Amino acid sequence: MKVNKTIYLIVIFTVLLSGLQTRSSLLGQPVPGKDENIPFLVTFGKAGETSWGDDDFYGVFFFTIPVDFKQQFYIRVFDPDTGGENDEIQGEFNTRSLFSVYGGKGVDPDKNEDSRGLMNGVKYKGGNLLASRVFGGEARYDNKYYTFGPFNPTEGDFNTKWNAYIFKIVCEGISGDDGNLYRYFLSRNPDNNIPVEGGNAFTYEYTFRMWNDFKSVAHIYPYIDTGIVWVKQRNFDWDSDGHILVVSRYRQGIEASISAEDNWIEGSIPIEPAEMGASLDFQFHKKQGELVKNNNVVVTLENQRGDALKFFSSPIGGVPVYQAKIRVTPVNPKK
Ligand SMILES: [Ca+2]
Ligand SMILES: [Ca+2]
Ligand SMILES: [Ca+2]
Repeated sequence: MKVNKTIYLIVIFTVLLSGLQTRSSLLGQPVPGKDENIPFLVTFGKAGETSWGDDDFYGVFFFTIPVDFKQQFYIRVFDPDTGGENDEIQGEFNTRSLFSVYGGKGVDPDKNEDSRGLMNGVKYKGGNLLASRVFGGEARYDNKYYTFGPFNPTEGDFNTKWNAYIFKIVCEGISGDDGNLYRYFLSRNPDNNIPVEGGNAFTYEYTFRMWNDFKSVAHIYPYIDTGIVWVKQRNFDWDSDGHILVVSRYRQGIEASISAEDNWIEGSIPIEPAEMGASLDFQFHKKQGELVKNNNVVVTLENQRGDALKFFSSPIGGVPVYQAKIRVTPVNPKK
């Protein structure tokens, strides 16, 4: 069969393809999530300096348990202590951290805005306290897991939009000045990381550590609901460490405004209708050549009405990847 060299076929409707992409529901279990490339969450003791990258010395995360999951589950904390491996020492290790798990009415941040933890350290403890523990420097839990639970899903606060029970875990740096680095895992098992199918996690104020590798790119994934026209992003103590790019299926990447040392900076980002009902990819590209070490950063987002946006550990709709709408590839190209 003769093929005319000038015939071109449209081979990929990538928008359609990307719409068909699905992610494993299991990716929502580790916090930070598997796609985020973030080594640790970080919360400093309240005697710390904000210039070390934590603006408020506490962190709030929510877990969602889908309504059809009926078994007990656990919230596991990796390296809950401060000392030994992983943590950020200042002088000598003396930080004590209080981890608290909440369920019941008052937890759901869609109904109780105070629960989001954005109000300068007040009222974020809404809900019933289910479990808590203080960790100082404890070799027993250094570079290891401590397990909270078991919890019954119905102990959570039911949210009809997500059709899920919501739980909250708070980490507070109650004393000392060192940085506690840690991670979470939502598990069906107290001794191993066995995912809760369909579970997810989210936060409104993401405080995290970057890898000490300037080739490494961290990602966080805010969900863009319908009706969002623009968002205001704020970030704290980025230390002018390279670029923050915002990427979506329809956006190759625009630069967000970036903070320097110990300051908040904000900027607005317009949202296209095609970006609603999906996640954005906030990419943190470190400065090349000269390594900014132990960079901790805080990020928040709100929409044009002043409502805070959620960052999901497993991005809703999958990781957004920029795609040209139609890619044209020549058939039988000239030799
Ligand atoms: Ca110290
Ligand atoms: Ca730790
Ligand atoms: Ca920093």
